[in-house]
Amino acid sequence: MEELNVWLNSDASEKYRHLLSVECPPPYFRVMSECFYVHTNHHLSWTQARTFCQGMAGDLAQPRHLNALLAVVAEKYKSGPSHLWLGASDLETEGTFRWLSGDLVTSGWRENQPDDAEGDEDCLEMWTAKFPSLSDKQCHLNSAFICQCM
Ligand SMILES: [Ca+2]
Ligand SMILES: [Ca+2]
Repeated sequence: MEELNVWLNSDASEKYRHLLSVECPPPYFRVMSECFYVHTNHHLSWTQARTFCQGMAGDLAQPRHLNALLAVVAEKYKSGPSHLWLGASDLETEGTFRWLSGDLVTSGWRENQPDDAEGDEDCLEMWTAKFPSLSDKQCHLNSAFICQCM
């Protein structure tokens, strides 16, 4: 505790201070400066999952620090689920994946993804086999999902 206080009072901690001050209302947990909830006990389509998240003061996850969320899911959910919806799609412009915030999805793709398989994959999922990464998937398929407190 002593050490933590020394660290908190040092100049070096200045840029991380905001990360430590974020508190997440249960059942959300904190990753960096944002709050997430991984829903595994029943599976929903992308649109249904989005509605579910909105019902808990959030939306599907659109992490600012994607790699941090991928790392947490890799660690905490080693034994599944293997597919989780995230808050991005190319429903507006085919081939251009945007987070619900409007920002482009720029990194984190699994090799050879997005592939719009069978011309019908428009929603973004985290695919956890081996190590979590991003893939496009048919929006109507039922899947676990990750909400973010907004
Ligand atoms: Ca597509
Ligand atoms: Ca795909």
